[in-house]
Amino acid sequence: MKKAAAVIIAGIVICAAIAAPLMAETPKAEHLPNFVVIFIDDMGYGDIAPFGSTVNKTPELDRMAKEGMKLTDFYVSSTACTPSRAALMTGCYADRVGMDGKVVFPVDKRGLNPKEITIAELLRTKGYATGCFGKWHLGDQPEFMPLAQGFDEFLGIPYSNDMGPGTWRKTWNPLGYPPLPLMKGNKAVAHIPDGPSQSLLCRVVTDGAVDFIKKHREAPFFLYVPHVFIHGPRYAEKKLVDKAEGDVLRAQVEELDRSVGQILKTLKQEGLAEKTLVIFTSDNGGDPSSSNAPFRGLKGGPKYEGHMRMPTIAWWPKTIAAGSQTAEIATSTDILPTLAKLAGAKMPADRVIDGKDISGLLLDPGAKSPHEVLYYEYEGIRRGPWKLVRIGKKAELYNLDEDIGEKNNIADKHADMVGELVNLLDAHKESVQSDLRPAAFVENPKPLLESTYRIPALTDYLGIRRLDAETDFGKKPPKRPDKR
Ligand SMILES: [Ca+2]
Repeated sequence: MKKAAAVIIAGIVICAAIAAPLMAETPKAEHLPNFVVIFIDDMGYGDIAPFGSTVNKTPELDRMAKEGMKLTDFYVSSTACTPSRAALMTGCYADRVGMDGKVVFPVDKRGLNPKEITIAELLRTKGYATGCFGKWHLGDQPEFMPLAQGFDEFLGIPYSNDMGPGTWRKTWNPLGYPPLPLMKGNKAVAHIPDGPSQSLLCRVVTDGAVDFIKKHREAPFFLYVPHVFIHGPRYAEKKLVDKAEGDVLRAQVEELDRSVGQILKTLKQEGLAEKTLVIFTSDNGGDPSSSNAPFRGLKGGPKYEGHMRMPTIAWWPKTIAAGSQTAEIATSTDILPTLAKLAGAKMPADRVIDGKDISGLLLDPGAKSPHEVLYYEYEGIRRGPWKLVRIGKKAELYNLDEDIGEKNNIADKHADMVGELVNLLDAHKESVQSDLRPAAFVENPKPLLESTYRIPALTDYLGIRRLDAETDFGKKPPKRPDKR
């Protein structure tokens, strides 16, 4: 069949599947769309140009937004790496699947319960090839790692880049951390002992993702790219930092931008662009050196917008309208049901899935959100423009249409609205807590890498003899005119 004809037929099959969910025939595997989810670590809303950065230059993301759709009101479900990833992977609130609260640490007993159904497992039922390139952070024991959670391939680090035995933050774990490994599948192939190896983590993830696309060009595939950047401590190659005028964060953002460009370019070169939905977003708000403008709040802290609202772009040439935008509420838990719908995969019927299918929003910028209200864990709620933030026993009320920066608490003027939203939030908490599913635990967790004997540093693994890297760790962040 000629390529153009195949694409047209794929389009018809997808549209028909959306219009008639109960159609008898499911789309054939070769006609199913590919999915790429790029999940940046700790990127703030104002860190990239399509969402307002005037400092970080991100031409590839600018182009992606021009060719695709900006989702201005897209939220993650939690504000730390582990719960946010658990919610993305399962389509459920992190609390519901026992992965709320604190992140998992190296040699932790806790991990994402293998009984949960991840996006990768769901898409596998439709014959998808699945790959994860980047940072996992849902438990570092083999039973919790990507290969046990639906992924055919994994290349990356098992948890955050600051959870190594380096010189930073060593007081976090008085027992000390094991070496930070680069995993290929379930095997540690290298370790990350220093700044130069850290600075290569964007490159190694990008190269893995690009190779995966080329290898699986005979679709369908699900490629999950949870980048290690821009989580601290940040390191970048000196030549890139110099280009970014000494600003390490900017150098990292700009390297990520080129990474996205490489992924989209590969899809185009392989003739897969029109068959692939790419979603770009972040796992939680930026830390104090990032920009969360125009919002109040950041990673951690009260549930202001900067905490959970993410710079999000969806791209699927000829299917998603170029240069479109939606301000409808969407969340990271929606990705599982949405991809399931687009792939014709059957949603689990034996458990609650919190996310909703937002394929309608992606395919029609004029469509309405399936969410009437949005919950910020148990401490915040949004209905239309009304936003309530609960801090202890106190409740603050904002009107986001008039006050996007959440500066003027108007709770005193709208006692009825506060009462209504508090009741909804309490009912939500009760509802989730009445149907919890536990995380999984192992008895005797072991380090993935006990010793670095005969395990090369990442620089050596990649055959790089000399590389100068710079860090912003422990340094005062440079002034950024657009930082708020
Ligand atoms: Ca994070």
